Amino acid sequence: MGLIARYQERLPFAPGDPVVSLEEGSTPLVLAERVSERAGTEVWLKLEGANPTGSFKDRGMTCAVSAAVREGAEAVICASTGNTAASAAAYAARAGLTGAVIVPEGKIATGKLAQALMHGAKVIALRGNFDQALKLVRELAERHPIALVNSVNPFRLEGQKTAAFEVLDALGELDALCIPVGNAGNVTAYWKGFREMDSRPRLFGFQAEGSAPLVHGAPVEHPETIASAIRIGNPARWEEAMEAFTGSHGGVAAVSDAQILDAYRFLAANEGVFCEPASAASVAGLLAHGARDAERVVCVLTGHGLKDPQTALSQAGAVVPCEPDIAAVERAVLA
Ligand code: AN7
Repeated sequence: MGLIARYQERLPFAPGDPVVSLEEGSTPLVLAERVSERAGTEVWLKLEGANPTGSFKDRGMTCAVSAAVREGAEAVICASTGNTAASAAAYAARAGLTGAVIVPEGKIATGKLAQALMHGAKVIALRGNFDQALKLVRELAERHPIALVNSVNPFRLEGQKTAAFEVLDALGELDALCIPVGNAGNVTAYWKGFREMDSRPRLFGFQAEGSAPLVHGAPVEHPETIASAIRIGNPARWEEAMEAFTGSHGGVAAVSDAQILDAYRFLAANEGVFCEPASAASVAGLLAHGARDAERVVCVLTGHGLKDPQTALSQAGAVVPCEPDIAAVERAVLA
């Protein structure tokens, strides 16, 4: 069952409204024993890469695109570091709408680009960064009857808050939630979801060191990080995110690319969980900064590792070349 059907009474949709769904949500929440050992506390992983297009964006996109259809929109547009583009393209295709996505040229992971193109979206490679792309699509959506499906769209947050419901349904209670932060829509959505359920876990947000405006308290003009999904220098949901950190008695901190990659490899090799680099920032942050006195922590792994095969191959071991005879195979396998 998709999110809108499952949580209709807590979402701004009425029975009979058009629903564009790929049966998103209901993602696994798995206990991470190796991470728990390293962190010295009980750690669960919310595997948002198990959504239909491989990221948490599908939760918001089912709502944003359904609302766009309800309003009679014919086209949707977004700026994106990749995952929003892939998700918007998929849901637009499913709804029979035109999709356009503006991405920073050369700075989005290969899998996300392949998705947006395969779903038939017009993919515009901007010679600029995400922050510039977002400013431009906001202007464009004001001038033309095109639905903007970035997380400045309130329906996106409504859909994404359902992840908090699922975590609470599965665990009853938790002390802290660790989450990567880019444009700051997701942490804002979790906080909304938790409050609606009268739950107040500490929210710990983590940004990449080279793209950490919320940590520095000022926009970053030229954000950099290997975690391209969160290469964002001026988050749209800045105030809401800061309110989530202070209101929950959590906080926001930075992690280096080296710490992100360490967590990325550790999760794959020791937990059997392959997430993309940006997602690993949640675990990297927990390992680097802790979660204070939290006894039960959930780390949100926002996107699937297959999104970014190039970073994976650059971080993984090499293949073993082998001649097709039994002696050579024996040597290769048993060495
Ligand atoms: C895997 O796709 O901003 O703090 O344009 O893809 O809600 O922005 C992606 C963000 C974390 C950060 N993890 O979430 C986009 C985009 C992954 C992401 C984030 C993103 P927000």
